[in-house]
Amino acid sequence: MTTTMTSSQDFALRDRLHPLIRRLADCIETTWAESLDLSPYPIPKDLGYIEGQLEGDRLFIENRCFQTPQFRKLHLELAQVGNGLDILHCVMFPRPEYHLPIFGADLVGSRGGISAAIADLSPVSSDRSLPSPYHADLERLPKPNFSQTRDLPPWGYIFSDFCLFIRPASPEEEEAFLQRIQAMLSLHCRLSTQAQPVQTDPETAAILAGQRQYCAQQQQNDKTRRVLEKSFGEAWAERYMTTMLFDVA
Ligand code: 18B
Repeated sequence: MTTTMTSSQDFALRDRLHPLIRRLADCIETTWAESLDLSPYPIPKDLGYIEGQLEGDRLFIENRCFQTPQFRKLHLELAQVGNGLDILHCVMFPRPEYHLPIFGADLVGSRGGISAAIADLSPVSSDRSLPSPYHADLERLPKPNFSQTRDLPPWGYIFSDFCLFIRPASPEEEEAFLQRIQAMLSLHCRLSTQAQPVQTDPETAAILAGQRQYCAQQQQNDKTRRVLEKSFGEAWAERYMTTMLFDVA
């Protein structure tokens, strides 16, 4: 295995990725920069830019992270396996003093097109409901029709009723997916910056428990784990999934 770290802040990988992944990465970064008060987030030294190859294809990963007054970690990750598989992963972890849902998105694609496009604002409350302003605003968004929706695996019960999990079937559907994520993200940035922190320790503890459950379930995604294991081995994949992708505060 080789792991390499560079000081480059540029996503050199971005230009080689599927156009929808590139556009979504640009959209996420622009929305963050325009609507949030971003500060640097210290990424562990060896996890900013990573290359690995154990068996089969080489895996390239580029990570970019920020923090804000409301979010302990904003994470955007771009990855490419060999020349075949392109991946965008994004999670916005709120600070546990804020009762906010977790925005998450995953795009997986190849030359043949995007096979999985997932985006959600996932609840952290024990009754699995979203804060009421979120519910109301999400209800008001236009609801595009997608011809190929996909079923969530059992661990996916953490997602909200608004979770979108599709295989975009045309350039029009790719565009509609992008528009939908853009709308969800703008809504989230607006509502999160208006949010007030909770006042009591039990409330903070309940939010933390919700975030822990979200991470524990996401760590069960064998499709993600297998990609990482093939290039970096089991122990590294476990460390990466629990410290970089779905770490709990
Ligand atoms: N994920 N995804 O992020 N995953 O990280 N992802 C896949 O066409 C990676 C998240 C989610 O059907 C697939 O079947 C790798 C977030 C769900 O069993 C592959 C990384 C969310 C599925 C990868 C990564 C999320 C899924 C199979 C690290 C949601 C369907 C693609 C860079 C908010 C799971 C396919 C199933 C699928 C890989 C969801 C290859 C390596 C934040 C639900």
